[in-house]
Amino acid sequence: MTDILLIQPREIDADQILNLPSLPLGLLSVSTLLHRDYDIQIVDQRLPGNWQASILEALEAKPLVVGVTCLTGHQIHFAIEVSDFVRAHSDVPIVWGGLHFPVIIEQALAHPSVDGVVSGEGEQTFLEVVQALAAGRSPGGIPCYWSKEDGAIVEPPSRPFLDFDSLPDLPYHLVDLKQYLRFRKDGASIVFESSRGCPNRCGFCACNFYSHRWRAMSAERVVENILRFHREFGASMVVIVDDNFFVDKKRAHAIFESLVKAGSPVTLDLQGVRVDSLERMTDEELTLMHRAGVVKINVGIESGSQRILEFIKKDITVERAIAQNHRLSKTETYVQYNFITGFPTETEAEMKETIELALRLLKNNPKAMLNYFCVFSPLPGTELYDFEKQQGKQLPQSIEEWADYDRIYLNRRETGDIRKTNVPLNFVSLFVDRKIEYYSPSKLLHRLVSLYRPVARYRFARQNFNFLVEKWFFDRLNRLSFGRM
Ligand code: B12
Ligand code: SF4
Repeated sequence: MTDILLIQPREIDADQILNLPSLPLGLLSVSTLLHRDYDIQIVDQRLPGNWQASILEALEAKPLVVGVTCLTGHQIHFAIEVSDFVRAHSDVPIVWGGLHFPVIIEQALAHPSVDGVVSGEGEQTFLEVVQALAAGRSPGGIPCYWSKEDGAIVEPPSRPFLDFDSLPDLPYHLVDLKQYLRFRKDGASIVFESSRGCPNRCGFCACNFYSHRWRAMSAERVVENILRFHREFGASMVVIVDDNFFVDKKRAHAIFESLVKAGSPVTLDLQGVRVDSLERMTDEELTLMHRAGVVKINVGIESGSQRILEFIKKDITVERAIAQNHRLSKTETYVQYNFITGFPTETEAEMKETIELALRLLKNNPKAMLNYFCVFSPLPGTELYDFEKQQGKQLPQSIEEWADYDRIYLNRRETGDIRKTNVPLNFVSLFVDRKIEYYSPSKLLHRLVSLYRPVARYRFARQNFNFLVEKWFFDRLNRLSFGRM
């Protein structure tokens, strides 16, 4: 019996290359209010096995709806692939979800295999869509549910943000958790969302459109979940994927204190950390954070150019980032920095400043790592998308064109400087530090990367991308593995 079929499309990504799909948090979240009353099946195209056979089997039960999650970017190729497959075998309504801006939603609805799109947080909206379909009613008109009527797009009313802490825990039993425990040097890790949204105003970030208001789970509930992952699922590390973990400093403090008090054996990796949050922490709090199990934090710096930092409204300075790196170098905590190159108006000299800052942070702190350098992507709904549009930049006009925007092979439609420098820079940034050793338990991979690292460092520091045969091999490997590049 399947009432609802949910599909997680592939995404081309370093994690995918290392064969480490992460828990489908979006799909589990939209199942929270539904799983008690409806049978839900999740098919994950990223997992080994025959996804077509799994979909066909689920379709035999004539589900009420098929839901497909997707991010703006390369994942769209696969979202289209699975939606076309469903449409070829069934006339069940196909509903997409994810954090998409109206322009993208309208373009998605122009595709014949997309019947509706849930915009923003999906829990309540999808519940209402399913209830309408189960009662034989059209879901058109439900807040945040975009639909088509006689070929015309029906724009729905909006709805207030959900009270995040009142949502039930995720129905983990819907997936085989063992397949999502990712093995790192610190053991098996699992992803978890402890808060939603961010009040900051970075001009490239989706939060400004979708979740400017920060909402969080109580400290007690966060701690309960972390301990449960260890007790019930054998996870030894929890990766907290919040946009901005430290908005409520008291909550963060309470979480850390409770974990210490409980003698938590779990290590933590915090994704959304700002330089100004570190500034607000005393040295004692940095120590407490580590004692609570935080082995790594991810800090967004984005650029080494002060002019660009101001242009993108990051509300930090280069000097302040360097100072916090210095403080962190005296602690036991690893730190991974996020950078983006190719911002509108960025000059070659400003891009070099970013590279220099990244190298300086690595030099000053042996526990510092770089996230692979993103190539700027003008996401609809952000201030920089509007800026690019005003500047007359040619932006994607269809959902298929958006599919060519992602952080690794981003701006495939771009020629010129971005293709010549930012894309290769993104590639070599994968190998300039010890992150592969940090993330992958494979000794063979460690050895291969350590052989290539001096070359990557040279290319990175000098922006010398002549005869980049290694990227050619890497891309071919990807194509062989995933059939698309
Ligand atoms: C983990 C993560 C990743 C992972 C895995 C993503 C994944 N497939 O789940 C990886 C590393 C692959 C990744 C990549 C990218 N990411 Co990312 N990522 C995140 C992160 C940190 C957590 C995602 C998450 O699990 N959230 C928790 C779940 C519950 O939220 P959710 O998935 O949005 O689901 C809710 C709704 O969207 C909706 N929903 C989702 N799916 C469905 C399905 C149905 C049927 C329905 C009805 C509703 C629905 O309901 C859910 C519950 O409310 C978020 C930030 C964040 N905190 O959300 C950024 C975020 C999603 N990423 C973002 C971006 C920009 C990217 C990249 C484009 C980065 C880049 N510059 O290249 C790439 C895209 C690569 C690609 N397209 O293939 C943006 C999204 C912008 C956008 N409009 O899509 C976010 C929001 C960060 C930000 N603040 O800007 N990312
Ligand atoms: S601080 Fe991070 S999550 Fe918040 S707006 Fe800036 S980039 Fe987005």
